[in-house]
Amino acid sequence: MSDGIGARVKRKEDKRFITGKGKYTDDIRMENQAYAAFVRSPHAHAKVKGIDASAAEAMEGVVAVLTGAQLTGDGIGNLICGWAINSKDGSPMNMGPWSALATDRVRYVGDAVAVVIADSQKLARNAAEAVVVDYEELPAVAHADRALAKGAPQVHDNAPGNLIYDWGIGDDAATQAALKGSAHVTELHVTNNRLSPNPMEPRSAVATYDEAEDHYTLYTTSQNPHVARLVLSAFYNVAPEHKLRVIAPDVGGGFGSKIYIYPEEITCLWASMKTKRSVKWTSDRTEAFMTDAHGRDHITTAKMGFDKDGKITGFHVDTVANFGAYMSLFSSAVPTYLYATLLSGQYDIHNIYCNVRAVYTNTVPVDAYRGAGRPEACYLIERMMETAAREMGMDPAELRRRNFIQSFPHQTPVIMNYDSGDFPGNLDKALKAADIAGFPARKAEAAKRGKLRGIGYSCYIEACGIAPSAAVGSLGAGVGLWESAEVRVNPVGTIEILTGSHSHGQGHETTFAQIVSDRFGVPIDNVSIVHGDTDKVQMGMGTYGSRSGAVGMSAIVKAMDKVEAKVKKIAAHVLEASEDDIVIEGGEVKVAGTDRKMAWHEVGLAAYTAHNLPAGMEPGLKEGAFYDPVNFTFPAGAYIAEVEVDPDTGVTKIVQFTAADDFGTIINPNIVEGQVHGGVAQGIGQAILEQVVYDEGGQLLTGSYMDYAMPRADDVPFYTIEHNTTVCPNNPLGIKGCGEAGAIGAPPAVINAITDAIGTNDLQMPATPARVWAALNAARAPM
Ligand code: MCN
Repeated sequence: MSDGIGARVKRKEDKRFITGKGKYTDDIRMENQAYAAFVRSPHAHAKVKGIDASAAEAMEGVVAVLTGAQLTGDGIGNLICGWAINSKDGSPMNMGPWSALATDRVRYVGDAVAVVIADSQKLARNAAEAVVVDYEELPAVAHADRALAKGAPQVHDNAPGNLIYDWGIGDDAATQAALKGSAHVTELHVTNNRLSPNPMEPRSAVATYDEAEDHYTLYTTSQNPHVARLVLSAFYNVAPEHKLRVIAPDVGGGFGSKIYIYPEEITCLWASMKTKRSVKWTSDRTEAFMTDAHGRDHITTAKMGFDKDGKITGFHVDTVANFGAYMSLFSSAVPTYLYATLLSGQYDIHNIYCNVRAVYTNTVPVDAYRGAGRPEACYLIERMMETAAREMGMDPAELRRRNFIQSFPHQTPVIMNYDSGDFPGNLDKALKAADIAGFPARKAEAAKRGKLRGIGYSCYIEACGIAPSAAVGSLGAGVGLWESAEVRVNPVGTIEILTGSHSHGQGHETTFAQIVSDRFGVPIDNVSIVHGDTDKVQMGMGTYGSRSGAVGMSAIVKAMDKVEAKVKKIAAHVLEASEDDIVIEGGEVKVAGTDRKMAWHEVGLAAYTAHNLPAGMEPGLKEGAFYDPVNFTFPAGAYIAEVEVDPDTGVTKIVQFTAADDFGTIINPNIVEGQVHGGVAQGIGQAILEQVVYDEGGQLLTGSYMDYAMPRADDVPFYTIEHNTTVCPNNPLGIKGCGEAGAIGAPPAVINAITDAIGTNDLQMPATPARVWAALNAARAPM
């Protein structure tokens, strides 16, 4: 089937997106709609001594000013982190209280203390400025290392020394011993810079309370509306689950930042009940920088040992992770089970130990951002490998080859069981496509132009397709991470797929339709995908951790299996044949080896007219399934960046970028390559441009695009993309996730290339011109 698996079908959803006809949360207009504006703390840390809302309340068009005291008084619960991580000594993590509207203390710039509800957005914002809050400023701490220092300001009373947990994985003693006996030990100190997620559409919520029905509806920019409904009802006590409908309509990107429940959604729902008005809030860009959960922000010291042949003997890692002022929904899992468990990389390492200390600071909460933990792991390992190769005078490709895992399944010492892959094959493909043999000539030619040309590798692996419920449950997750699907074949043969996955840029309306088309032979235009509405789809776990292909599609396959079984029974009965002889091919249901057949739509009709069904069969053609994966999937690849540095200015130009990825079976190469393009662009952004900066006192210095540099078209080169497929043995389509790979693999390739060009390993991200220039001159300075 031309629309089926492997076809480069154009994205069905793009017609409405590129003609401006997408329907986003901010496009929703409810009758009697009011607007919310939040009164936010200008201080990083302060006591709230009083709130005087009288001037705001007196302003025309103001419906209400609501405070944290009222919110907690109404029994609205604290926001929580849903993944319990214990410290090494068995003590539980220290979760500080987080009210949607702060009551007695604010802990970061942007922490909301009150909300104004008014007839227009402008009135609400003006009135919010008229609310007078009496703050008593407290000392603040913004950086993770300082937060751990003796005498640092305390962010939460129940987290002494700002420590949330002190966690470890692997064998400390064995790893230390292995390092001691090594022929060479490489030591690195790396920071993984704090990033802002920057989806194109800012967060938004429209909440409506229907008094007559005692029912709530929330339109929201969510990647997982069912989880939002569950958390809002079961944990935050905002509305009973069966009386709350959550709809995530078109969502313009999330990159992880829209997985969590934020204070604003809780407040809007509650405010709609209080005011009996629909309440809308849409973040502006400054609010987004201030209040969207940030990503990364690790400080790590690590040692990697090698024997005389370049085989890794041990890897010892000590990481401090900045969590910001509160624990966001999945924050605790990011530097632990999404980071430390990937520290074996693509290499056969027997001794690994990783210690992670998670700390509070007076900054916005930090949680998952594209890759979440895995970019941090990959960056560390791949910087290590390149640095070690240089120190030992080895070819960095050769050092990797000597250590690659060669056979599968492979159990690492840090939980993960890799199921498949071809790591040497990925690297070979990338080296060939990058024309590695021609690099010396290109370098020499660049030198004639006064430019320093460098090349850098990164061999990434990640665990996605998140995740087997039993496994994550045993590791502390508060939810199971299966997925659900329902396949509805209509009487005319068209098909609706209801899925618990949520597309917010990944093209599910196309790829999900492709697997249905492939199976039943119907054109993809006759397949529609229904998602993002808790009234339509019963339950789902949403989209993150590159799970919609491996987990979401597998649920669809399971439901299609059931549909196929019933279709065969109906056709066998009508065509008077054995069920075993029925085949579905090219949109027809046939008796194999004969000319007896039914068109696909005739089977649909037969199921609903029900005049001629097998005895005892229920009418209709609709089946559902839940799919719980048995393992993660392990996409892997080799990335090669080539850069030119201007030694006079430190400006880096990425001149060539080659990716060879293994994503298992590829459903739609266009979409997969688009995912790689986007991810690599974000990885390049992290490597050379992006960084959230707080000053020592916790003031946000990067609150706009004037200060926070996103990659633009001329910052990224044309990419060369190769595929090196090994089929995933653990799901029915053989898929591995592709949605985060680029953001994981790109940063170390770029930094390895820059450090190669300038001749020093001492460079941190983002490698801005100033940093590159300083590193280059430090490296050239006489000792
Ligand atoms: N696919 C495929 N063949 C494969 C694997 C995937 O054709 N072997 C297709 C899938 O069917 C899907 C797309 O590629 O259409 C991405 O699939 P997958 O890797 O399963 O990732 P998810 O759909 O679960 O998306 C989540 C992932 C993550 S975790 C982040 S972060 C991210 C990303 O996707 N955020 C994005 N890509 C994004 N793209 C856009 N435009 N916007 C975001 O916010």
